[in-house]
Amino acid sequence: MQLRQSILLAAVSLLSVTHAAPVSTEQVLRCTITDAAQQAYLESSDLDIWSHGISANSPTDIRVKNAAERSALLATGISCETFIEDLAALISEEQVENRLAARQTGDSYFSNYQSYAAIRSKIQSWKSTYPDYFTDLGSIGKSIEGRDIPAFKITNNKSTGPKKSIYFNGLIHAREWISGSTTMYQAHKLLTLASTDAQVKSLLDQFEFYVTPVSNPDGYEFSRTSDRMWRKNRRVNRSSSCKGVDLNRNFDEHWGVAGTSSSPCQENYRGTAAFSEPETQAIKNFVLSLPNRAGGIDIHSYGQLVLRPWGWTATPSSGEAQYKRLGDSVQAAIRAQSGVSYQSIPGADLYPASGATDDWMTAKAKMAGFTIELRDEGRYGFVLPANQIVPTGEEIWAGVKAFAEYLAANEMPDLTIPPRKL
Ligand code: 0X9
Ligand code: ZN
Repeated sequence: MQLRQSILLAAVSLLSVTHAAPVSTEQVLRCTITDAAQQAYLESSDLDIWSHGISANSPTDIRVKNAAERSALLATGISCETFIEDLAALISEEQVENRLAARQTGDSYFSNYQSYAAIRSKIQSWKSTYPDYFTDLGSIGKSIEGRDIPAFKITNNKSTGPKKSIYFNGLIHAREWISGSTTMYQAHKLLTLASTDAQVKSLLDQFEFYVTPVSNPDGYEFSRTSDRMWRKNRRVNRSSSCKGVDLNRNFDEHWGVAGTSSSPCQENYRGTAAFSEPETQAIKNFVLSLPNRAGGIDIHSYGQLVLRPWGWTATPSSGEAQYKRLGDSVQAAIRAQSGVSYQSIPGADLYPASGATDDWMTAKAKMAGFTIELRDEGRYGFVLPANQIVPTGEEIWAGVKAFAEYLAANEMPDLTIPPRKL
């Protein structure tokens, strides 16, 4: 019986190797853009660009929904290789794994991607388990569909003077599921080590950590229930059948200037005005209410990158040397923990994009605003297997400690003040 099963399996896998995926299959292509005409084609198309190369000649991952989109793309002369052969198959595998993980007994919270409701229950349980360290801040505002955006604070009761604030933002992009898990994982580490680990104790003496693990709850739920590849919020756009605003283009920092679209059908649609969306308004008001803001990390996937200012322009920031040191220390800590390489670069080296959370934090909230793009480098892309939640959480925990230690020891320069000429 077992033998027959494995022969069958071998035959099936042989079939999937020898036969190309059917023409209607959604695929992810890894392409090299070589000239301005090809770039213009991408910008004018409705294609879903998953990631952009970090230099002019490095590859760009593009999702094509069917054979027609694939042929039209290849007809421009852009050279591509098939990177994810069958995206739908990858998503179904993920669903099977999620169901299996859900059946596990014991505390399996981080063995699976959790729903919005499960994230909120975890917050409630922390409230009763760690009353000395955890403060539930309730809702910072409602999403466009009326869901609460949860927030909490972690610190200790020791007050040796005013503490600095560090902010973590998760799941502003719906399909980047690993972002929510990793953000919650950082809170889990802070709480479980709060009373026992000397370094964590000292960090909690000096900092208050503020967290919004799901800042785009509507998009996240939609990506769990209807369209796994959903990125934006769920705004109904006037005079368009396309829904959603890219919340990471909706902040009031060079809004609309670079890497953003005025078309509601595009994944990077910026909205009708800066802060047109209730989610970005809520984040803004919350962050501006935090005392002694030192730094913030907006957590995304994928690409394995530690991104520092600026994201909207390729012109180096006036504090480039300091910011590079901070980013490099995060990257080095990650590598030392897991051996996984993240690149530490200015955001615009990935591609310039304005109106984003990171630059807004730096320029307007006057804190060190970073983005981290988590695992992987494109093998699974957004559909990162759940067994990578804990390893990703652990390596970012190393990075987060380095981030906080750096901010404890250094005052970061205000990048909106031009440097004094010597
Ligand atoms: O495009 C984005 O919003 C981020 N990449 S993602 O693939 N997760 O969508 C990168 C944002 C980097 N920051 C700025 N360019 N300001
Ligand atoms: Zn993102």
